[in-house]
Amino acid sequence: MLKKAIITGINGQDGAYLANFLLSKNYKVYGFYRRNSSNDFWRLKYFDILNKVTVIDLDITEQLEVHYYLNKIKPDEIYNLAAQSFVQSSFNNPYQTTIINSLAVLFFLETIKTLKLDTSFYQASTSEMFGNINSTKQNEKSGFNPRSPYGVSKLYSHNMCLNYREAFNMDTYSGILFNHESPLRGYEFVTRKITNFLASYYTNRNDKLHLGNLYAKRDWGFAGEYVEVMWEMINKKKDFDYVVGTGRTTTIKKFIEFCLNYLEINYQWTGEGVKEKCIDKKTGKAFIEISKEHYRPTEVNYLKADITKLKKDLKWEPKIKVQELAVMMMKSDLLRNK
Ligand code: NDP
Ligand code: GDR
Repeated sequence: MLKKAIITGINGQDGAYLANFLLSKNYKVYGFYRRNSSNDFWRLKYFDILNKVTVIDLDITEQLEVHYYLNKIKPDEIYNLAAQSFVQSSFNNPYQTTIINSLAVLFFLETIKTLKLDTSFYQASTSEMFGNINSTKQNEKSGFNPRSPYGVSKLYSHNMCLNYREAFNMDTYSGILFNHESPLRGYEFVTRKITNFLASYYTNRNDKLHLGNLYAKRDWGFAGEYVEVMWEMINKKKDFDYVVGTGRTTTIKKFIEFCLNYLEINYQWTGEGVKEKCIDKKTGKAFIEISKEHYRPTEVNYLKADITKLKKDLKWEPKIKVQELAVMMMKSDLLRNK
């Protein structure tokens, strides 16, 4: 019999990669998505899999509907990827962020428990739960000090999954994933904002990109690889939580430079703080500037994964390095702009 998996947030970046991966493993895939006026399943179409998955219009905060579909489908695995996932927006919408990222997760756990389903549950946890801690690398034993409503909301769910595992012997897992990007990344996240802008700047040499803090450091990996770990965790059943990252960290400024070097745009940085600019040596004009509005009220300055446990237990480590990732995203956005 085919294994049945539900992916919540199937319309997101990870949802599309994971759906594609599970189909390749012969799963029957159900995807919960939230209808909005503009979604056209572009990511599922990218893989040409829209007609291979069963998509269900279901906001995960609708408790009764979640109960109905879990009871109907009785999935072997649930991958809970749906979230208000934009950190910046969580400062403006803390309540909605909490309802979706925290309480909806509790409803899922309660539903699995009360229906006595034989279902493994994967929760999409995040390096944002670490926030600012004084360590050069973060692993499963590091403390948590979230710096945004998003980080706080995800920490609640992480802890709740652990509690249901311990209290009710439920098969829950938490993947503490560091930033992962791809050509399917949402346009609001900084890597995609940069590659999308530079792809059009490359041909037009006009317009300006406005960014916030260029000096935060992130451990960026490739989403297409990271979704494999979600499946490995649920299927190898070694431990509850794994940190997933590359073990390297890079500033936003460096990510921009990887892209500019690939495009062979000659540039020079000038100024400091909000006056910092990137000048195009060919035109003599600034094409990247700082805007205060993109600064966060509280920032996570530094993240770098320690994946020792992942390598040991699951024999898994990422292959794609940040520079290759920048080039991959640049190439894809250049093609789309042609
Ligand atoms: P995306 O934002 O691309 O995808 C999240 C999806 O969840 C969107 O399609 C969104 O729908 C959907 N969603 C939001 N609210 C609801 C709701 N109430 N009901 C149903 N669907 C909803 O995120 P990613 O794919 O990048 O990330 C996947 C998960 O992993 C998220 O939980 C994120 O927080 C977490 N994560 C991501 C990391 C990353 O670097 N990408 C790192 C660590 C964790 P809509 O399109 O309508 O907004
Ligand atoms: P992050 O990703 O907050 O780490 O969360 P994002 O790409 O939004 O920000 C990364 C860093 O870049 C700085 N930054 C800017 N960010 C955005 N979006 N726009 C800007 O203009 C800008 N300028 C500078 C930010 O301040 C930050 O330091 C992502 C999401 O996918 C989460 O869902 C996930 O949990 C974490 O990664 C791990």
